[in-house]
Amino acid sequence: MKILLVSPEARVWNSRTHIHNGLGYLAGALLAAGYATDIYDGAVEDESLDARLTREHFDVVGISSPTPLINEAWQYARIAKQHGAVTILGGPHLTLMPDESMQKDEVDFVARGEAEGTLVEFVRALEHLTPDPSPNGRGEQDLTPDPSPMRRGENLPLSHWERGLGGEVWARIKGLSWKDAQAKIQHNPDRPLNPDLDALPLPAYHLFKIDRYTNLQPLTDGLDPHARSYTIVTSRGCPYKCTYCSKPITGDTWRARAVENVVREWKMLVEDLGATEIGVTDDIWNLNLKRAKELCQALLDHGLNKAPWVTVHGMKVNHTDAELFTLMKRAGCKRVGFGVESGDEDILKRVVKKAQTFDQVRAAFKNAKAAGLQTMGFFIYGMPGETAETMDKTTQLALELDPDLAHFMIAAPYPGTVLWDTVQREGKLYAQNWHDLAIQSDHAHFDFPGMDPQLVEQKWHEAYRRFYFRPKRLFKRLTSADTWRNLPERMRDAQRFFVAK
Ligand code: B12
Ligand code: SF4
Repeated sequence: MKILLVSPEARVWNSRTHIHNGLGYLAGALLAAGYATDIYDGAVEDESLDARLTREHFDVVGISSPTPLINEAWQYARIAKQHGAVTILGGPHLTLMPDESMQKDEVDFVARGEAEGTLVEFVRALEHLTPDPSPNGRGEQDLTPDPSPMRRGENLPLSHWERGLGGEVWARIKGLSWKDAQAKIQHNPDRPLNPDLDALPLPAYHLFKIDRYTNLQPLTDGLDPHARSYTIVTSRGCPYKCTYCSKPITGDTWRARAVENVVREWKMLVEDLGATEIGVTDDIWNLNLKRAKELCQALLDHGLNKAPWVTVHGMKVNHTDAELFTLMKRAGCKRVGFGVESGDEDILKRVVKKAQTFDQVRAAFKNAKAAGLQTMGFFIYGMPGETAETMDKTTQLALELDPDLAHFMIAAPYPGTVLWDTVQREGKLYAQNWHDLAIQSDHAHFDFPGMDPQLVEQKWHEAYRRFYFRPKRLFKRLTSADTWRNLPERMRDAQRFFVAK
């Protein structure tokens, strides 16, 4: 049984490419269970999926998809079906909206939620249903095709795996959605969140063509543009309830890996895979301040502080102190990111529900800078009810905090979030297609009573101009090696952000 795990090309937002953690984990689980597995990441391959599947047969093609890439995922599923593979889709969008995909002929199965266990159980079941190449061609059981029922729209009998022995095999696998013999969609009960992340096999990162990925973050200096960049997830889940955030996979319960288990993976990245840059991509890696410090200390103790690392997604400012940043710096951390989101108190508390104060934001930036870390801030424009005044306050706060990198984003409502529900209820979503929901878009995603979407776009452009077009900033950029090394990309960024609105 050969499995190809696939990620569609992420053409919708920018030119950067990062390895796909989830596929690494799934491949690790399949390999540990004894299945030949490979990864095809559309973002970096030089042959099409069609060419790949022509060159090599895979029994199962598993495709991952966040919301903006679902059309590409379906397209890939069609190609996989043309090559006779069984298709299974998984990832955030499939977890939120399984029916939409299950209704497509090219999608055989959907795995919802964390899927290491689901996928291994699924492949095992499929293996037992697929006739082995024994002399009578039937395998151990008598699986002689029954001429009925028939495949929808085609004059072909359902194959053994499609019938799943009347569905009893599929019905046992938690988190799986499947079609019964009458083509009715069945959703098995959810698979509970995995409480023991230490028990998971380490991600099979060796399957990624690492030389083809970019470094982790744009517009910054100091990191190697040709870095061997890996990502690591030290915990899953987050108990906070920010209204724009969707956590369909990792959920509200914070589950941390043991420090030793994280160190084992970190060692693999640095010593076996030659990582020259590591990104921590947890939802909230510093929820437990004591554990965060222990992890830094362990990296120091094991001499793992030589590979620079960054917190790709924002740390939560209210779980930090000066000692943490000092330890992070000593442990090799290069840059920290913080979710600041808004400079307006009412928007922050009532609309974003970020559960942090401006004093905590200021203290986190101050302490991180004092420890010698580069800083990065995330800011959102166009949350429901925003006005010129609230957005100006956000830009003002960005200027005051003066991080090395400011990431201004236009609010994007994702299904499963409070923001999505609010916009559906009281506003009007512009997106015609899931594609339109890319976060790094320069267009407002919705109309909301009392809020002018054109003003949101204007304030977003203005924020970039005011932040990056200051003499101090311009001087820094012009004297930075990164600007000259990646000139075409930087020119494109400049054009996109600074074109007058
Ligand atoms: C790290 C990260 C990134 C990184 C790396 C992305 C990556 N694909 O690994 C970067 C910065 C590149 C990134 C980019 C984007 N991200 Co992001 N990202 C995350 C983050 C913080 C962690 C992802 C992670 O590593 N999870 C841990 C692993 C183990 O879980 P996983 O990848 O989801 O995989 C598991 C399951 O989903 C499932 N599964 C996944 N794929 C498949 C495939 C098959 C066949 C099966 C059976 C199962 C399955 O099994 C896996 C193992 O348990 C999540 C938040 C979160 N906690 O989910 C957001 C998150 C996934 N990202 C999100 C978004 C929107 C994006 C972008 C679209 C942003 C944009 N610019 O528009 C892009 C999409 C890039 C892409 N190709 O996936 C949203 C998705 C929401 C949604 N409805 O789709 C999330 C949930 C953030 C949020 N809170 O809104 N992201
Ligand atoms: S944005 Fe961060 S802190 Fe807020 S709920 Fe999501 S993961 Fe948690």
